[in-house]
Amino acid sequence: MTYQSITVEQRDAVTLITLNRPQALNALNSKVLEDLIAAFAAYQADDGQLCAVLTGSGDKAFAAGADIKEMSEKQAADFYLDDFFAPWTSEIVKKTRKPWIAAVNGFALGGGCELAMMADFIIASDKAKFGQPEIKLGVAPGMGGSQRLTRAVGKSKAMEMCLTGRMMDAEEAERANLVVRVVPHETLLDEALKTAKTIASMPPMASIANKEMVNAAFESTLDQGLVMERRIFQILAASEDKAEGMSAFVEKREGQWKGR
Ligand code: CO8
Repeated sequence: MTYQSITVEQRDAVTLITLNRPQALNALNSKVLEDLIAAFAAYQADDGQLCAVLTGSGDKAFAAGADIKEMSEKQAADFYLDDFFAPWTSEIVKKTRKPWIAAVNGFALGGGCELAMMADFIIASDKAKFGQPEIKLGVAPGMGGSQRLTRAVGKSKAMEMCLTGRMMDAEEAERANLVVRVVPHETLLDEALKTAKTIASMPPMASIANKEMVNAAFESTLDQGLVMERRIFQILAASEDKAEGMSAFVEKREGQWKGR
C-alpha cells in the first residue's frame, strides 16, 4: 500500500505510523484520514503486528489540528451531510481492537489533540503542547475533544482549555493525567517503541481483552463494566495462552503465545 500523507514501517511486531505533512505541521486533511484508515486497517488485519505507535514528522508538531485551509471552504451543510469527522471514531477508534500509542512530539492542537486522545495512551515529549483552540476559529472541538478531554482531565480543566483555547505543556498534561509520561524530546520515539515492544510481547488475545475492559469503564455503569470484565476474564480462562502462561510461570520460563 502506498501512502501520500503518512509513512508506515514495521519494526518486528510494532507498526510505526508517522503523519507526514511537516510543512503544514501535520494538519489533518481528508487524505490523512484516508491514509490513516487504511494503515490502521492493515495493522488490525496483520496477525504479526501486535502494537502500533502514531507520531508526527518534523520537530515541531504531532498535528496542529484539522486542516483549516481545507475546512474553510466548507458550508454547514457539507459538514452535516458528510457527517464530517465521524470516520475518525467509527473507522479508526472502533475498528482498531489492538493497542496503539500516540507519541506526541510537539503541538497537538484541535484535531491533533483529539487524535492523540483516540490512542490507548499518550507518551509525550517534553516539547509537547496540547490544546483545543477551536473557539478562536469561531467553532468548537469536532473530533471528540469536549468528550475525551473532559473524561481525561476532568470538567474544570477541559472547560477552561475549550473556553480560552490555551495550550497545556507536557508537564501539566502529565499532572492532569492526559499523558502517561513525559520523556526528553530526543528519546520520545525510542521510549514509545520500547513500550510498544513490551505490549507486543504479551499474549495477543489478552492484550485485546485488556483494552476492551479498560475502555468499557468509560462507556458503561460500574455494574455493567464489572460484569463485562468477569465475562471476558472467563473467556480468557479457556484460552490456550492462559494454559501456556500459567505453565510458563510454574516452569520458570518465557511463555510462547498462540494468540488464542
Ligand atoms: N491547518 C492547516 N494548516 C496549518 C494548521 C492547520 N490546523 N496549523 C498550521 N498550519 C500551517 C500554517 O498555515 C503554515 O503554513 P504556511 O507556511 O503555508 O503558511 C505552517 O503550517 C506553519 O505554521 P505557522 O507558520 O503558523 O507556525 P508557527 O510556529 O508560527 O505557529 C501554531 C504554530 C501555533 C501551531 C500555529 O500554526 C497555529 O495556531 N495553528 C493552528 C492551530 C489550530 O487552530 N488548530 C485547530 C484547528 S481546527 C480543528 O482542529 C477542529 C475543527 C474546527 C472546524 C473549523 C472550521 C473552519
